[in-house]
Amino acid sequence: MENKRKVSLSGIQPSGKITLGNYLGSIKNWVDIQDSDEYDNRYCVVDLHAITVRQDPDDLREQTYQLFAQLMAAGLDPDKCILFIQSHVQGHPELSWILSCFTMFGELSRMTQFKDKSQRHADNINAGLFTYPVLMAADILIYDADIIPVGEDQRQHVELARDIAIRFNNRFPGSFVVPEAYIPKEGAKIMSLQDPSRKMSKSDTNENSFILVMDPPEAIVKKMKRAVTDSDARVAASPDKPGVTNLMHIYAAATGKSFAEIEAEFEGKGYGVFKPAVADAVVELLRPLREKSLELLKDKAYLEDVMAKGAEKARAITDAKVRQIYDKLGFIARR
Ligand code: AQP
Repeated sequence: MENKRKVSLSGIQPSGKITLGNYLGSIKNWVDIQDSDEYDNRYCVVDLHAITVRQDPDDLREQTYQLFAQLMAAGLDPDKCILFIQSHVQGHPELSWILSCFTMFGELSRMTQFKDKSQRHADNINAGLFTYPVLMAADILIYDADIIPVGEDQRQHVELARDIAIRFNNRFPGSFVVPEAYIPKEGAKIMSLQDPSRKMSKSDTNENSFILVMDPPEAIVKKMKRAVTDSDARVAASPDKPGVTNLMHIYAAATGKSFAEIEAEFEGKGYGVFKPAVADAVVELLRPLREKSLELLKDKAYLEDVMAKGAEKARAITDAKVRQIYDKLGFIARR
């Protein structure tokens, strides 16, 4: 136990085509953590989470292949990490039921994503939308994950997973590692290009609000040109210039430059120069990812093979964990 490497785990929903926000806030970070060689890495496409809002089955299947290919194209290497599809590993929903008995109704009612999504999907406020954070806690705790690399919007859910782990451990000591959110310094919350008070979201109905990882360069240039800024044409970060500040965050995350460097670079130049520069930086950042994804998607049998191998490795961990927890709870061991 003492020499065990720390575990990094995260997931992403195939609820649409992934955005620059998803990439900068999470996927890019997963690849960096994997390549740092300091952690045991487990990353998954969380399809069970995606059905908390209605999905067309054909679209969901296609989006899952696409997302899986994009994760590999971004640099997740099945030889260096366990890469899998959540619904292929039955321990996740099994543990979720157990944890739901250790989660309070009041805690779930306070989740901002639940409040936000219930407003956006008022005709379908289902129990899954409400208990989503419990399944997420199961995703995390079943691997005894130490760090959870996510964007800022998921911090509250990771906090809840911590609270659930602590509560369970108080009743059954030593059951779970208490996880911590691991949020990137730059790119933690990329905002909508059309409404910088809202985060960039793949399920947004306004296509100009987000940049997709698979957007061709022309689309990126067009969407950047239309991005909301403000009347004062200075490239400077400030709370009353949320549109420009958001573009600066994107530029900083894509190029590694600091805000001071960006302000100096565009001093006296205005948005006519700044926006195309941001567009170019994003095009170059996403180009290899887009090209590699298209290549990988030509061979779905290969992707399915990688998915199957990943799920097998994941199940070896989760089956043992579920048995251990069932035993603690007093269930008779299955043979
Ligand atoms: N705008 C964002 N900026 C930075 N990080 C972001 N993430 C999402 N949006 C941004 C991070 O991406 C990871 C995967 O997210 P998810 O698929 O689990 O769902 P989400 O957080 O609900 O993302 P979306 O794009 O808004 O999806 P929909 O529209 O389906 O709800 C997470 O680590 C998240 O923090």
